[in-house]
Amino acid sequence: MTRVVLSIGSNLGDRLAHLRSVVDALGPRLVAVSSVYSTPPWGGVPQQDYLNAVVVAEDPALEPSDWLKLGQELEQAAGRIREVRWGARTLDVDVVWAAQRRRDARVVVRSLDPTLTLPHPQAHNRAFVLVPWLEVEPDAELEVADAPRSLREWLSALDSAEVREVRRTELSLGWTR
Ligand code: A4P
Ligand code: MG
Repeated sequence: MTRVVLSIGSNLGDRLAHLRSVVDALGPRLVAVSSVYSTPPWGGVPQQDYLNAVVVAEDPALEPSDWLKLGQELEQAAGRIREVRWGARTLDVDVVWAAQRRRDARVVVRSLDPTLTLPHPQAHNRAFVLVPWLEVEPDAELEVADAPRSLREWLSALDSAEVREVRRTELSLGWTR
């Protein structure tokens, strides 16, 4: 069994429809879906604002690598073309965090593999990930370099202007528990 936190983002084409395509594909595997946030581009490449959200999903049959593959298939289905790193995209699906259930315990997956690095090496630096994640899992912790900190702590280490610029919208991804 794996549980994952996925960050989804879009800043090209029908941005909301691209985010919705992820929610539609995950269907009953969804545990939580955040609000949709409008966010300025992160990473220094000039481009339009993004819509971002975070979803939490579980599937007893999927390994962490299967979630990455599923995310990449959804990116392709949204017509994503890989061009500039951190550049504009119809859909980006990042696996931010994953855990596996071993007997009764939940074990957080740690990986330095460049194909799937877990937790995502930039998650703690990104208000567009932390703000929606905090909304759906207020008690979550994120471990970076063996240092676990609450999402609130990571957020308080970021530039407060960057955090303020992550704005909740009234847009809906059409998910109800
Ligand atoms: N990869 C390794 N670990 C992971 C992981 N945990 N999740 C590998 C997903 N992918 C992971 O990604 C490059 C490689 O990362 C993949 O081959 C995968 O095996 P990519 O999607 O092909 O390329 P990319 O997305 O352009 O690069 P990168 O470094 O993944 O960028 P990010 O981190 O996805 O950032 N600003 C705002 N406001 N909102 C956004 O959503 N997104 C980005 C993209 C930049 N700025 C943004 C946003
Ligand atoms: Mg990516």
